[in-house]
Amino acid sequence: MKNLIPLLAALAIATPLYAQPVPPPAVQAPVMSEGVVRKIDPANARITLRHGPLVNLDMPPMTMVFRVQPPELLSGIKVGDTVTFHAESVNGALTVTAIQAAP
Ligand SMILES: [Cu+2]
Repeated sequence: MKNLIPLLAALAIATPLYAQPVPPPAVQAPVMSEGVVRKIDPANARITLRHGPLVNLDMPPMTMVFRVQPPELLSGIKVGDTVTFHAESVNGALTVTAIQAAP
């Protein structure tokens, strides 16, 4: 019994560590940016956007080509549309991963 007490004490200290619920990974809403569609290249899943500041990419406004992933995002988007979109670096390529024509 004498030897059991330190063990119980250790368990009492250790147990709360295991009992702590693991917090779920923070689900962050993607940062949406604004742009105007200048060109669409569905065959290559590319879109050219004149975009405003991309806060999450620390990028100033400019006109540039993005990859689009998945390419199906391009359906319903046409040249001249004002869009809100999310762009991020995917394997080093700046990629639009969400896009929506502004109403
Ligand atoms: Cu840019």
